[in-house]
Amino acid sequence: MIKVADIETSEERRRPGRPIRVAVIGAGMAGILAAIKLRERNIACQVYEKRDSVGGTWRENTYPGLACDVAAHWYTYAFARNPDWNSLMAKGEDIRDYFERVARDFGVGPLIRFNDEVVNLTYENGGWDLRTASGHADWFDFVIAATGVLHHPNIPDFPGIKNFKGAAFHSVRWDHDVELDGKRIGVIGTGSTAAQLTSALVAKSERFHLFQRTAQWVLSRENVPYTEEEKAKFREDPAALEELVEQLRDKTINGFANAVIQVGSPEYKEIEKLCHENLATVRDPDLRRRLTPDYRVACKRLVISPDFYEAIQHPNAVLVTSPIKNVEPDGVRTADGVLHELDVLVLATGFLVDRFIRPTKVIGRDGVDLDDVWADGPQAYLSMSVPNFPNFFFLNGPNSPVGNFSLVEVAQHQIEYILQLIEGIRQGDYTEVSATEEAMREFEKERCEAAKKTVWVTGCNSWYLDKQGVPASWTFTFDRFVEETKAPRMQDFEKKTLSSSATEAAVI
Ligand code: N01
Repeated sequence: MIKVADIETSEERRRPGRPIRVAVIGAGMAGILAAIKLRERNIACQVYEKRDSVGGTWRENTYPGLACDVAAHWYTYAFARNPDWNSLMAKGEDIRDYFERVARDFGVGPLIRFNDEVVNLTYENGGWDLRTASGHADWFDFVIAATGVLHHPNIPDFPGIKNFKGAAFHSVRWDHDVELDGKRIGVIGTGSTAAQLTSALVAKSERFHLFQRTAQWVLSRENVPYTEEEKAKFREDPAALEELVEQLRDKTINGFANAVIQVGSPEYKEIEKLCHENLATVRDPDLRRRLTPDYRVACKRLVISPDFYEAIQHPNAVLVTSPIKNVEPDGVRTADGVLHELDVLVLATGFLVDRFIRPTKVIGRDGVDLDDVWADGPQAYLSMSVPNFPNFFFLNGPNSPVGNFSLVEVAQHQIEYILQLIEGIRQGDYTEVSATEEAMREFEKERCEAAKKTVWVTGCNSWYLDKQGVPASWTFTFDRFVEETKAPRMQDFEKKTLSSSATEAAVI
């Protein structure tokens, strides 16, 4: 394996076949993937992880009921299938174990610098000067930002929350020292997290309050367990396992992913019907009315749960729809004047989804600041490259497919694409590469145009929408994503090569 070498001279950096050094930011699902793939190609890589272990979102989230609503077998790396998933959709802890195991099996650990947050990236001399919170500095030819999407918690400033006598925390900062059995629990929010919490906590609580600002559409999907015989078959017959992955993938892509970008399609109507049928299972007409969204199915990310409606009908459960006024020492007071007394208050209030690599300061060519470029919202050509930020690419970056896709598959397509561009540097074809302004503009224009046909713009507030109300997502078919990420269209990239003075660059 190539060791991270000393910083080279610019002369050396223009030599074809020379060693390339890549920094990967983040050791979650995408960072582990990047490290494995870079090493496969003998490209030196240093992973930076601000915490003390791998796993990203699956390390951060530990709340009761945590699971992934994407089929587990599809939510795995193609090169490390897992015949042992226990059920169609996996529990959070099993997913974390899987990523830890893959990182171990593929020897990623020694490539990671743990507990060191990258705070500054500055483009200079045809590469990136990287600084961390601990004062460590290094220089890399290339940077891959694998920092995730749902990472920075959205913590609304509810008046009075600091005076609450019980325990209060965001779902991603779960306090496992807090007793839940027989307690009065309040959960704010009705997204996927809150739905999973509801199913997990209602029965063990003394009273469970769900504070709903907006009702959600819920699709019921039974989480069928895999038998020991099935697991044994998958272990013995990798082709059968691959066939299963294909089936699960096709079902989601054809039945769901493509449906939501074409409102009115037969696939969309089918999902609409299933959600309405699920809602109809709520027995009490008043509760059903209060749980009925006033927007179209899948406008917000669908909540997928086999038992949310059962849980919210449990005798311990209270659905609170009066808006939250403030938090008091004894609980939450709503606009109708009622004080909902609580011992534990959980903010399942989602994430700041436009951060990506930020707050890391990223300064590109000629001092351009990523914060300024993204002042109106994050954008990247094909979700991966930002003009004037050469040799700096995202995995699961801005407007990448999100929602009910396998983000593992998404990242796999993206890393293969990025590796092709890195290969150009290694071969000495160029020393720096980033999307052209024109390619970025054209891509964004087409993406926004396609957005008009999607269900996400049919009249709801959701984290899918940016400040301009445009879905911050891939608005085309998933097949197009796969096609576009097969190989870079080199005319969409600005490629430069360092002159021997090391500071001038010539466009090629
Ligand atoms: O967050 P959300 P999440 N006062 O943003 C409410 C993934 N995920 O953590 O709808 C009152 O969906 C807000 O209300 P409203 C998945 O991609 C996946 O649940 O804005 N309420 C909403 O109800 C998911 O989409 C799994 O009116 C306030 C909720 O908080 C994403 O993570 C599991 C409020 C936030 O919902 C985020 O899900 C879990 C306020 N001031 C999560 N502010 C899988 O299974 C916010 N809310 C893969």
